[in-house]
Amino acid sequence: MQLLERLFDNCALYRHPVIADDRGSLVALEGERNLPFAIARVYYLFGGAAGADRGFHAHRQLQQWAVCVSGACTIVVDDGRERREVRMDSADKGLLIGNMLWREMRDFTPGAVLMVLASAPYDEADYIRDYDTFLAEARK
Ligand code: T46
Repeated sequence: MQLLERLFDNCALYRHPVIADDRGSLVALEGERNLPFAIARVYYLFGGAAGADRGFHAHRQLQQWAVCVSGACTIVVDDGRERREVRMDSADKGLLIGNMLWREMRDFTPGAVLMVLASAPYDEADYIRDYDTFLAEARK
């Protein structure tokens, strides 16, 4: 993994190692090998309506690795003090999003697919979906 940009201590953009030959390219992501956590869940966002934004929450514990495997989108990440954004526009880029970071996803291109590898199964209790609650918990 090549570090491209560090956004916060627990949030950074990486370039994946790409295995390429004359048939095309392949990226392998392996929990606890080239990713910093064991993968417990994979989900992906696709078929987004034009102009539809997603996210608007933080996770208390969850760590995630986001890859826009097709098309592009922008991910905004906020630690309660500062807001950074990154354009995810290539399947060879991965964004580590650690816990206690507010995220918003927007400006999906038509047909974009955002795949997310997560460190834990789905648990609604891990979500903070109210920004003021997030700020209060983040600043503790
Ligand atoms: C995140 C960003 C990047 C499930 O039942 N299982 C799942 O694994 C997930 C991820 C969601 N859901 C349900 C919960 C909601 O009823 O699917 C519905 C839509 O989820 P949500 O509104 O949270 O989707 P996004 O796109 O706003 O956020 C998702 C993830 O939930 C979140 O963890 O970091 O993508």
